[in-house]
Amino acid sequence: MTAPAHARTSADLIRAEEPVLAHNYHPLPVVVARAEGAWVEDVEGRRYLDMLAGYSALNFGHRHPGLIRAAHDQLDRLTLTSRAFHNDRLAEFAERLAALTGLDMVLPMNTGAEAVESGIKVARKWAYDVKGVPDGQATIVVAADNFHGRTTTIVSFSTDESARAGFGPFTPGFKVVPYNDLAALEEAVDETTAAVLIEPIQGEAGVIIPDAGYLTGVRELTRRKGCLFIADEIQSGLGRTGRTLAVEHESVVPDVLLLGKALGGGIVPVSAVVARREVMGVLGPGEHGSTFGGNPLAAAVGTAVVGLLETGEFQRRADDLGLVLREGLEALRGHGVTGYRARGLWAGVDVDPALGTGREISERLMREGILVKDTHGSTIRLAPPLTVTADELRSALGTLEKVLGQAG
Ligand code: IF1
Repeated sequence: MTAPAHARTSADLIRAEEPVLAHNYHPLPVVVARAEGAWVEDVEGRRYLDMLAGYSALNFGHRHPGLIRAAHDQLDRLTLTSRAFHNDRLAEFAERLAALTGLDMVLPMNTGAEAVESGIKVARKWAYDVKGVPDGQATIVVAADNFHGRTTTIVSFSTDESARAGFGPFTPGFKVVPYNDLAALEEAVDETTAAVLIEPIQGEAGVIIPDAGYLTGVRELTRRKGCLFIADEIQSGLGRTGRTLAVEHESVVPDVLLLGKALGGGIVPVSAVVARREVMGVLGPGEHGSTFGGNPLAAAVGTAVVGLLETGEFQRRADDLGLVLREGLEALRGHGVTGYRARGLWAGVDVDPALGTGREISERLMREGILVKDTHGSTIRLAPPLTVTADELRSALGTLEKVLGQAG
């Protein structure tokens, strides 16, 4: 008989997961029980600064009061109708999200992968119905080292063997080109191309920021060649890089925008495809859908998230505090940090492999009260909630310096 839930220690809970939970993750040995703002607390009451923020799903911090209030109010009214009927929250969510992003129409979904899959379907249908690509021959060009989610179609175009192995057969119709390479893109896009699908900054690849002008080049090339530019801003969007959208750093507007993660405020899964009317207009009744897509609880929380972003406050915070982050990382260059890429409150930090793997560094930071997640090799990503203070950021960078000094 296992101990009752309230009496279980972190060790009990980690042990209890082993026989009954799929082993598709290797979490750090910390069991979070409560959280507020940029801080989480484990079962034993130890506090940690959350420098991962749910991979940018917690841009507004844990349990942002305004977002929690929006969720509570909606929970007391209506949570789900399916799209077989209208609900009184969806119109405002779609209107304000379209206005925030500068595009026309919204297809509400739930997870990021669902938004990516929906974007692929809409782009293909646009290629057949509008561009005139012969049925079944549409192609989509993607970048090497991409990360767009975990469904079978999405891993079909992943270049990460660990994400693909054992999951075939794969979905055809995708071409892979090197990221940040306009010449390769020029060569790959042809008359069958429905779209170019890229992350404006590659997250999982290690916060890879393309050369200035790359996004502008993708926009110009896709317009000139008559295919769609799909920007996956599921991780880079909604304030993370110091703008509402990362594409704004080059004043580029894509034809299709994919959003998720922070759109749900860290409370409920909310994602969306936002597109020009000509593109989204290819969908007719019964041609796509989702049980929970556009549900009133998601729409209420999503509208509150859009409300937070309409003020520009979080984008400015990320931009201003990004300076503190970059200054701190620059000071660590040569002192355990071999390189870094940073924009807004988002950084990929390459640690000297001699000091340990990203996982080992993450575990050392955990023991010092800082939670981060390694990506590949010895790169760790830093992505705190945008509510983090300058002092908390400096303290976290100080702890990183301490851990790197102890390591090796
Ligand atoms: C995991 C990574 C990050 C994304 C972009 C779509 C999706 C994601 C740019 C799909 C999701 C998540 C997935 C999550 C960990 C995290 C992740 F490490 F897997 F790659 F952030 F970098 N486009 N990324 O980053 O959204 O379906 O998950 O809602 O799989 O462990 P989702």
